[in-house]
Amino acid sequence: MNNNLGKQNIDIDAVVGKIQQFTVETPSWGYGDSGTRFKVFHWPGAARTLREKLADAAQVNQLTGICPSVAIHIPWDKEDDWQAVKEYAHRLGLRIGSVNPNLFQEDIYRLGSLCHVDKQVRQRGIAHVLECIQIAQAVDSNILSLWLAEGTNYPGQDSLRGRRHRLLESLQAIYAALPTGMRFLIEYKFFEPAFYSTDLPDWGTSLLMAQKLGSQAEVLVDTGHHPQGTNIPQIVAQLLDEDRLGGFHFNDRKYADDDLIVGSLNPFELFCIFNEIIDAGAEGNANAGRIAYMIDQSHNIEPKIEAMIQSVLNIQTAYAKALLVDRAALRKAQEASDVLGGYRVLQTAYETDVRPLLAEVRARQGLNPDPITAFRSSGYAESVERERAAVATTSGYPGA
Ligand code: RM4
Ligand code: MN
Ligand code: MN
Repeated sequence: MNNNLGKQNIDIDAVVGKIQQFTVETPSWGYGDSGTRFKVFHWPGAARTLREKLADAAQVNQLTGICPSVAIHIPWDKEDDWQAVKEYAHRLGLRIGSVNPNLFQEDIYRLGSLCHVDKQVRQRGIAHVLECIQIAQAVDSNILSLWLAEGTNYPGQDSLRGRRHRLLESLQAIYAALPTGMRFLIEYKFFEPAFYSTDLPDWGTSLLMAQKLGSQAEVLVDTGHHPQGTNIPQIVAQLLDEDRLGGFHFNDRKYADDDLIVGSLNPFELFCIFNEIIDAGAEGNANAGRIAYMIDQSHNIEPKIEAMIQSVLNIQTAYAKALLVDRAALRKAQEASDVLGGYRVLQTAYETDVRPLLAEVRARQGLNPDPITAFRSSGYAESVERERAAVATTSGYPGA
């Protein structure tokens, strides 16, 4: 183990305990074929059905030890017998996590769903989300996670305030149907597929909606959904302070909503996000303890399962490094108005090699210290490639 840690006022056993408790949800859609709007490349052995996606997710959970739940997308993962799905997941050591409605792939939604000017279309969208609430109940999930892919392409196309009023009304209808204990996470994204205005473009709009709805509604931060240069750690700090940080969709980006492997391009930003959460938690912020950490990635050219394991490891690494921040030294530097002192405290933690620490944590859990190598040598990828010879049939992506 890295023996410099003891010198940094860090309680290693406490850090190990926190790393052991930390979990990340993986998305069913990350295991199937998906792609860009130009081409969906078939990955040999990619999961074709919800059961195959769950089987792959079980591999990720077995190797990393920290991915016990899987997000589903309806209708991409729609099944008739949810009790059977739930039991199958349990047999694999998994449970179904967040349920994600789809309000963007029906012809009727060309101009929107929950904000559409036509009440019948709005009702259709609401009915779909209510069906997702029932599915969540059937699989014992307590998270409904909404991304709204709508807005306008041209000024004057629709009334911006009118759309906002319709949005609130639709969300209120959904909120009224939430059972006690179910959390309603409201995602935002600044553009795409609409390009002039998006109905839920930013965290502020999602937060306002959540506050109008009630305490079961919270904001979901997808790390790929902001304009260039946006300070995501600051958004996280504000949402924690408002007690409305529901969860994350982790992924990384270079230009737009690229859905690349989280931590592959901006690992320091990911570390700073966790630093805000751990800092708030250390001060007694209750929200910091109930955040749903989820991955939202679609792998186009990457081997699906390996990409997912890599993502999980990158998240765990950033989290572990943020646990190593010397909070007392940080506070001292901030109170002394030491402009670079606080930065150096963060830098010290960020530059710590946590690989030996994470290897130790895995060894204590009976896992292989190197999940990627373990996966590569397991033969699983080759065996599903043989078994799942046919081209994918049930991915949600057009052309897949
Ligand atoms: C969106 C958004 C949603 C995800 C879909 C597939 O960009 O991130 O969360 O469900 O993609
Ligand atoms: Mn997302
Ligand atoms: Mn996205």
